[in-house]
Amino acid sequence: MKTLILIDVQNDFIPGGSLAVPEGDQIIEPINNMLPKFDLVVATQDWHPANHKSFASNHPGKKEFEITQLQGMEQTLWPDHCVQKTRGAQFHPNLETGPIEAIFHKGMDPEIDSYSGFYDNGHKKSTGLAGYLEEKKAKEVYFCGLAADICVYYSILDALKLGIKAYLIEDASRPLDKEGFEVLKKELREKGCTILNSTDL
Ligand code: VGL
Ligand code: ZN
Repeated sequence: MKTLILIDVQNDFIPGGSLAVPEGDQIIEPINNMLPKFDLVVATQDWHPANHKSFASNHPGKKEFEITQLQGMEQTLWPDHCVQKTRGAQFHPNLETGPIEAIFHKGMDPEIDSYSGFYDNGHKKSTGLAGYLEEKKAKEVYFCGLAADICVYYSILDALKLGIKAYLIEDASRPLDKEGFEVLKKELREKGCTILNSTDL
């Protein structure tokens, strides 16, 4: 089961959105072109309530991109983004969503953030994605989307911990911080992730 997981290809992470990833719009075409190469396609959506504690707006006196503590962990305070049922939370309108068999939402609990598509940042609650992939016998899992250095990165780390053979499709992903992502890529490779481009598939 060659499986593709689209991470957070949502309007707020694309130029024009509230937490835009540079060149985020450039991943749509490679994603659409490679969809037919997969047996199974699933997606995640960052899906926050408006009172989510990862939003700087819910911490009076604190600024966007400031780091604070939440549930005993470091938390970057983000601009409001991917609020449930808003346009910013929807998939990019040009994304071909027809082949997506299941969508896993994350970040609903206002008290904790959830970068990985598998678990919240405290590894307390599961989204069900791991069980779903096991049931589908998805052993080769390709990841792409936004942001490459946050939600894609943490999803791959969890996949590797679960014993899943993980791939990162680089041209179908973009990071918030390009330089920081180079360091994370090295870490992912060392942990067993294969990094490739959609044209290599
Ligand atoms: C993300 C920051 C906050 C992501 C989600 O999808 O990479 N980043 N929430
Ligand atoms: Zn978020």
